[in-house]
Amino acid sequence: MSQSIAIGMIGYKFMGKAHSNAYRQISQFFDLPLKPRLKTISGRDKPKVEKMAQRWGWENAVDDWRRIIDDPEIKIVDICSPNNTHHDIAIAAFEAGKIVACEKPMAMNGAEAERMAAAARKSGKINTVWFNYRRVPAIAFARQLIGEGRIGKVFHFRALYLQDWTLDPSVPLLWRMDKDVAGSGVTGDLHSHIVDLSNYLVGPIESVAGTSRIFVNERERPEGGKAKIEIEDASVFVCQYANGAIGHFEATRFANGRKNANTFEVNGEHGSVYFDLEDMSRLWYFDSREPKHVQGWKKISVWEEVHPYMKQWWVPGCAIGYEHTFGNQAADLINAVGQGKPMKPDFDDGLACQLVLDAVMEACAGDRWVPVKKPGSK
Ligand code: SOE
Repeated sequence: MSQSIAIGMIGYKFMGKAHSNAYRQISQFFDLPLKPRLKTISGRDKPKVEKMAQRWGWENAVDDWRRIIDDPEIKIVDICSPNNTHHDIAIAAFEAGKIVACEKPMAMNGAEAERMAAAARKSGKINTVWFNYRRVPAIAFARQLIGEGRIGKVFHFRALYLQDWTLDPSVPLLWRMDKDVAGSGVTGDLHSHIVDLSNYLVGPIESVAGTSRIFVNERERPEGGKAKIEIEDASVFVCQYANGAIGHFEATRFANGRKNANTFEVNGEHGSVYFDLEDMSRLWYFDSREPKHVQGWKKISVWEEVHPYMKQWWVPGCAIGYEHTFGNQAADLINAVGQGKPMKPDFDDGLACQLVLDAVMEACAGDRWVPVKKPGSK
C-alpha cells in the first residue's frame, strides 16, 4: 500500500471518535489498496476540535466544514455531526465531487433524504451511510444464512433497541433530544438501525402502524433554563413487508437497566436466527429440518476465519467489539474506493430507511386506538 487517500471529517464527538479510531486501525489489520490519511477534522468549537485532532492524529483542525469541501486534496468527506447538518454538507460534498460517508440517520426526514440520494446518484461518486451494525460479523453471517435459504421463506422479523440513558429527568437537553437538531427521538436514533437491518435481512417494508411516548416533558438546557421536549422517548410499531412477512419493532431510552440492547429474531419456514448486540460474537440458529430428537437452538460463536470479517482480526476465541464494526465498514469503504466499486449501504439505502421512519412518525402521530370493551358493556 503506497498511496494514501485524504479524509476530511465533520464532527468530533462520539461518532467522531469511532470513525477516527476505525481509520487509524484498519491499515494494520486489512490489506487495503490505499492508506487512510486523517487530514482535516472540523467542528464548531475550535479548542475542542484542536484537542480531538491532537489526540487522534488529525493533521488539521478547522471550525468551518466548507474548508474541507474546498480542499482539493480531500477525497472522502465523512459526516458525523448532528443530524440537521447532514443534508447541506452532503450535497455540497457531492457537488464538489467528493466521496461521502454519512452517519445515520442520513437526514432529518424523507424530503431531505430524497435530495441527498439524488445528489449522490448525479455525482456518480461512491457513497455510504454508517449503518455500522451491518458490519457486525454475526449480523453479516445472519444475512449469509438467510441468503443460503437456511431459514426459508421469512414470516416474522422482531427487533428491540433498548437503552435507558434519558430515563433520569435530570439528564439535560442534549442535541439528541432537541427536535430542531435531531429531527426525531428514538425513531431516527435507534429505529434507523433496526429498520436498516430489517431492510438488509428481510426486505422492503410496505406499511406501518405504531405509537410513541414522551415520558419526560421538560428538561434543563445545559446553558440554563427549561426546554419543552418534543421528541419521542419511546416508540413501538408493527409493519407489513412486501414479501408477506410481518414485523414488530420497539425502540426506547427508558428501558431501565438496558444499555445498548439491540436484539432481533427472524423466523422462517425452515428455521430462525436470533441476535443480541450485548453478546455480539454469537448468532443463535434453529433448524427445524434437523431430526426432531436433536433439534435445538445452536449458539454459533462467530469468530472463525470463515465468518465475515473475522480473518482480519484476532484468532478464534478472541472476540471483537463495537469499535470493529466501524473498522469493518471503513475498510469496505477504502476497498470500494480502491476498486472503483459501489458501496452498500449507500444513500439509496439511507433514503429507503428514512421513508420508513417518516411513515413511523406519521403513524405514531395518528395514533389510532381501538378501545377494549369493558366486561358486560354493549
Ligand atoms: C444512542 O445512544 C447511540 O449512541 C446511537 O446514536 C448510536 O448510533 C448507537 O450505535 C449507540 O447508541
